[in-house]
Amino acid sequence: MSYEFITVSIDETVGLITLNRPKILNALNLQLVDELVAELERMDRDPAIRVILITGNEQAFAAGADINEMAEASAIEIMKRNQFAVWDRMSLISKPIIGAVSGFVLGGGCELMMNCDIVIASETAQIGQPEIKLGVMPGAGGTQRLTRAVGLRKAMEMLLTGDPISAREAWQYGLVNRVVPVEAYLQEALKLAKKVAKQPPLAVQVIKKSVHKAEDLPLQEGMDYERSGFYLLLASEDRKEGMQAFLEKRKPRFTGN
Ligand code: DAK
Repeated sequence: MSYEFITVSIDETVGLITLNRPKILNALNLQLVDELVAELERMDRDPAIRVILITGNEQAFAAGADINEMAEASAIEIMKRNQFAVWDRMSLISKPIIGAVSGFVLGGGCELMMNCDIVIASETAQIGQPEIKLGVMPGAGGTQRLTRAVGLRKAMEMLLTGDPISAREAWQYGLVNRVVPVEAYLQEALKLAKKVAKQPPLAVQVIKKSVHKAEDLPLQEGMDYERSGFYLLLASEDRKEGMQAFLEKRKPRFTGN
């Protein structure tokens, strides 16, 4: 597949997607989001890929939705675009998604980051939801995922002022996993991606889904969900291999079966 606004590569078993509209800080136009979701779904189906990494460039992960596309559109036109349906497909990706973010991570860019399972940030990252300054509000999870991640008071402050927070502050609030120098953020994210990619793929996917359920389900239902996943993995070849390798004091060879 050839794309206009993203580039795609593979490093060992990590699929790398780079947002590529550098002149306007990777603003997310409709086509970019279509391309991104299509590629995420393709990588999710590709057995050669075990983990997906999404990044931008040092200056910007993404400075939000493309304001040029929104400025003149009526509410009905935006509703008819049904772009949320495309966006929502991101949450169905079963492989882990790692975000490597730097520079501006704003609006839809912050919402995209929050769709990632693990986030490595450069120390230059500025993360926020500035929609209020445009007279609107987040529409792709900014009030919901941000509140779950940082708590009600911090989310209120960020959403009502529109001011971004630094990478360091984002880390203190648990919004990103790690903050590293700008020269290192991509390599650090790749290193982490490769580490996860070495784990048994079925366990990785079942754990990912189970962790997400923790955000949606009451505790007992979440525990029941977890237990079903636990039994399911006991039936896998990789479970036999993992335990056998431990007993034989050797490295396991996971196949994803
Ligand atoms: N859209 C379009 N162009 C943008 C842009 C954006 N979001 N952000 C930056 N640019 C462009 C600028 O217009 C400028 O273009 P030229 O003038 O060079 O042609 C170029 O990128 C460089 O920007 P600046 O000259 O402004 O650079 P500065 O360093 O001075 O400022 C900045 C950087 C990031 C602080 C500033 O550009 C800025 O405030 N940008 C807007 C940030 C923002 O408000 N973002 C939130 C947008 S609303 C949805 C999903 C998500 C959303 C909506 C729907 N669906 C699934 C349907 C999300 C909504 C949003 O994100």
